[in-house]
Parts: sequence; structure tokens; C-alpha cells
Amino acid sequence: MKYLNILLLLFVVSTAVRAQSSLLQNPYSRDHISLNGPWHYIADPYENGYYNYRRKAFDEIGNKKGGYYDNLKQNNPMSLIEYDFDHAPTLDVPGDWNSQVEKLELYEGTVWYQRAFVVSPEKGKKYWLYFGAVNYEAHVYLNGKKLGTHKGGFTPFQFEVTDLLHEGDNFIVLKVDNARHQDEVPTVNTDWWNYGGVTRDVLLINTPDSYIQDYQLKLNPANNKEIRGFVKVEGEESEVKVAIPELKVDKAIAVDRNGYASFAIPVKKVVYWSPENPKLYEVQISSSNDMVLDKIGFRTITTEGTDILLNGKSVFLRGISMHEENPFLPGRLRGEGDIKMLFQWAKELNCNFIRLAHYPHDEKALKLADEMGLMVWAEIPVYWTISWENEATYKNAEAQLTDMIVRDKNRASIMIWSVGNETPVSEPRMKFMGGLADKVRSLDDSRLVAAALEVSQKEGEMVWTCDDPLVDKIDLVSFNEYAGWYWLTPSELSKIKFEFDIDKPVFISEFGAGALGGFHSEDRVRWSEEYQEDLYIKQIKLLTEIKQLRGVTPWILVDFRSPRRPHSVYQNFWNRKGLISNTGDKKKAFFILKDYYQKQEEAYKK
Ligand code: GCB
Repeated sequence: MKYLNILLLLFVVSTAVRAQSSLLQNPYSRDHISLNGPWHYIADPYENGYYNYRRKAFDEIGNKKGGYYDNLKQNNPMSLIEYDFDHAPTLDVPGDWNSQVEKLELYEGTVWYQRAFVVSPEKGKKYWLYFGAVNYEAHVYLNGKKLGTHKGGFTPFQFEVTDLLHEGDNFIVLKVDNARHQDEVPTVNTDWWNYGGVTRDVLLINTPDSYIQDYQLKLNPANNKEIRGFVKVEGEESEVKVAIPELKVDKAIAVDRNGYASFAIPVKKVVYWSPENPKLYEVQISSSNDMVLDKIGFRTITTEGTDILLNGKSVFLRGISMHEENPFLPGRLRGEGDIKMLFQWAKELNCNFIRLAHYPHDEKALKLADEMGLMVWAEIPVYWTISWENEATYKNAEAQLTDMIVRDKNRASIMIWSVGNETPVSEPRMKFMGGLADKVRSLDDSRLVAAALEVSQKEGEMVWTCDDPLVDKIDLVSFNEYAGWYWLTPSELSKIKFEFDIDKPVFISEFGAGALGGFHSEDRVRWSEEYQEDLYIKQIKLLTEIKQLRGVTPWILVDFRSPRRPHSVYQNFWNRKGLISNTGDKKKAFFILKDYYQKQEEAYKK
């Protein structure tokens, strides 16, 4: 089948936009075909495939009299003959465009994607087009019909396509736009590369006509001998079953009028999930004609005074921050192997905790953290100077937060939902961030809520704290602290003292210094490995004096690409605060932190 002038077809058929449906829990356990692989693409910097020459969207005017369709019938020369996917080059999906095509390295704007696929839809089944993530705004068309749009570069979305699939040949077209805008989430300014494109898997999933849409299983936070949760079904079902064979659980639960089956199941001998023993149980959720399998761990995470308690026992979060980027392969991570490599480095550093900064990472990362025994801080890209007073911006942030929690709520490894990073204190920001914290609490009572706040001066020059009203609403006094890099020198760190007036665990979500791997200096000059090493030695000394400290996630595991880092000798558009260089070499500071973590591990065993 030929796809010449696919865009022509697109806009003449229908412009109806479908509502997005509620996310299918655990898409990979469903019957599906992968739509990964090469997709044709056309870069469209002026968006002429989307707007006509009067800057009217074809989506809106396509069918109207005098509109695009009419013009076509009259053989209007303004037709989109230039948009010929058949002869267009391809991009790999999943993958960003910046790292795949040299001339798109710095491109921010619209790229059209197209691919064909063959399917034989079965009667009595439902079909879903599922995108793991597309950065940032996606318009999705199937066989010339618009399914809808999605904003947010790091969360999944799907459309039901049952009645739009053809027997045999089908095609999908996407308009993907990664242009930055002040009112979006994130906003215009970030310290990471704005990788555009279809960065995670695309699946065509099928389910029975009535199907299991969502479920959650967790330990009752107030009673660790009880597993609680729900199953949500769509369609005619009066009963569902939840089975955990290893725990001898096999329970039938009635479905209420709204499709929910809620349960509280007493269990006796649960082996609790922990980094030392990341025990996962096989769970089977079934309805009369659908079944979803998962592997779920059970644990509690709470705070008591200044302690963080995992399964009732005080823990120290020996963490490291990381971006979703493999230094060896330019661009966003492509698969599980990349994630595993990063997590293994964290393990080598003696970590029991990782901060997945600054946006929801691939859901495969969370599954891997469950399996490998790494506790997780998960975050949304509410970063720096968001448009606090714009209601649509808030709604967008809340939607990204909700989608992250909905997607990952069954992952035992996630201990903390973070509602943002380094957001400047003000009334409107407090309302915004407070709203997000409330939202987390309304969705999930089995995890802690935090945010990476900022350090503040208390009294005199050298007494520091975290004086942010948001601390009252969240579970940790969590903040970033760059003493010795952005302010003071490493040797001045000994003059600092931290004081906290609030009875909550203190958590330092970032500190660090830039160092070019392989650059050495006996004088510990800035950018040398010795400067960074010295800073880590002095920071750790400072940390040991903070009695309430219950964890840290220094910045950062590996050097990562950032447009904010142009220094041509030391940076070359890499943020150099990694403990591991972009060539995979461990810098000296890596071993300082590793040693500190080993000691902390021993201290907390006692
Ligand atoms: C921060 C940000 C992080 C930056 C880092 C830096 O405070 O949270 O995204 O990359 O500092 O290197 O300056």
C-alpha cells in the first residue's frame, strides 16, 4: 500500500477528537503487538502540515465549506504534496530525534511521524493504541482520523481504536512538537536536554470486550498483616478473582455498580520487600474472560519523628540522583539494558535508593527497581519557574502527577512521590505545590510526599536550614544544597552549621560539584576530579553533623547532556557533576561516597 500524501488523507476524513480513556494498568502483560521500529518522519519547522497559509488548523477547517476539503476538490495548488511519507527517511521508535539525525540535534518544533502496520482485528475484542511517552505534545491520527492529543513528555497515554482498525493495512500519523513554552510543564528553562520524539514504546494492545482496566495491591499502611486494594473492570462483570499463590490467597470479590471490587485480605507470613530482600509475589487478577499477571512486593514506609521507617525499621536512604540518559548512547534511554547499567552502577556505589530526576522515568525502570532492590524517589517535571498562576498549567502538572501514580502505584520500590524541584517560595507557588501534595495524599496513602526544596540561611552567615512553608505539608525536610560549588568553597564548609526546628526526617536531595573525568590537579582547581573529591569529603563531614539526616541523593550518578553547559574546555554541553564520566569512568568522588555508604549501611544494621 502506498502512503503518498498521507497528510492529505488525514484531514479530509474526520476531525472528531476522541476523549482519552483511562490508562490500562500493566500494558506489557496484555496481549499486544509492538509498533516499535523505523517510522517515517518529516520535520516541519513552520508547521505547514498542520496549518494552512492563513494559519488555520486543517484539523478544524478540513470539512467545512470553503475549507481545506473544498480546496482540495478544486485542485487547489496549496495542497500538501510536499508531505510524502513514502520517500521520507526513518527514525527509530523508541528514540528521540535529536540523537538520531545530526541536523535535528538542536531542533525544537514539529516532526511528523508515520508508520504502517498490518492487523486482523478479532470480533469481540477491544483494541488500544498505547504510547509509553512522546515528548512533548502529540496529535495522533489512525487511518486518517484524529484520535486526540496529549501533552506531557514522560507519561503514557492511549486511545481505544476498536472501530477504526481496518482488516489488513493500517497507518498511524503523529504530529510531535517539543517546542518549549512558559505555561507548560516543564517550562522553558531546564538543565537537561529537551529530547523530542516518540521516546518510549508504542503498543497495539487488545483486551476482551469486558476487561480489567486497573488494579492496586498494597499492604495496609496501618496493618502489615493485611493486603488491601481494588480491581476495576469495564463491562459486564459481577465478580473478579485475586490470587497470590505463594501466600495461599485466592479470593473472589464482588464488583460494585461502578465496576470496582475492593478488598482487604488478611495474610500471615508475608516476606516484606526491602533492598536487602526485594521479594516479589506473583499476583493473578482475573475476571470471567480476562487475566493480568503482575509481580508485586509488600512493604510499609512511614515516618516517626525524624526517622524514616521501612517495614517499621529505621532506614538511611543511601541514594544517588540520575537522569534517564545513557552516556554511551546519545539521547534518551532506549531499553531495559540501559536502565540496568545505570542501576548496577548505583548498586556498586552501595546505594539502596535512587532519585529518578526530574520527571517520570520509563515504567520498566520501576519494575527493575522492584527486582533489584532499589528504593525510589519519583518526580514530576515541576521545575524552577513554572507559571504558578495559570490554571491550565496546574491542571497539566496534576494530570502528569496522577498519570505517574496511576501507572506506578503497584511498585513496592517507590517510597516517595516528589511534587517538584527547586521552586521559589511565593504565595501562588505555595497554592500550586500544596495542591499537588494534597493530590498525592488523595491518591496514595502508602508512600511519602516530598519535594526538592532549597536551602536557606537561618541566622548569621553560617547557620543554614530549609525555611519553606511547604515543609509543613510534606513528610520530609528535603532540599538541595550546593555549598562548595555555587556558594562558598569546599574548605569553607567546615564553618557551616545546619539547624532544623521541625520534627521530621531531613533529606538532602542534591549536592555536588562539576569535574571533568580524567582532569587532575594537585591544587584541587575547579573542574578537577580532586576538587569534586574534596567537596564530597567535606560535604560528608557536614552530613554526619546533621542528627536528623535520614538520606541523601547527591547530584548525580553520571554526566548528562545539557544546553545550559557550554564551557568549551570543561563541559561541551555536558553537566559534569556525574560521579561517573560520559566515558563510563568512575571519578575519585565515586569512591568517597561509596565508602560513606558502606559505613552508613553498617551503622544502620545495628
Ligand atoms: C539543581 C537542579 C538540577 C541541576 C543541578 C546543577 O539544583 O535541580 O537539575 O542539574 O542543580 O547541576 O546545577
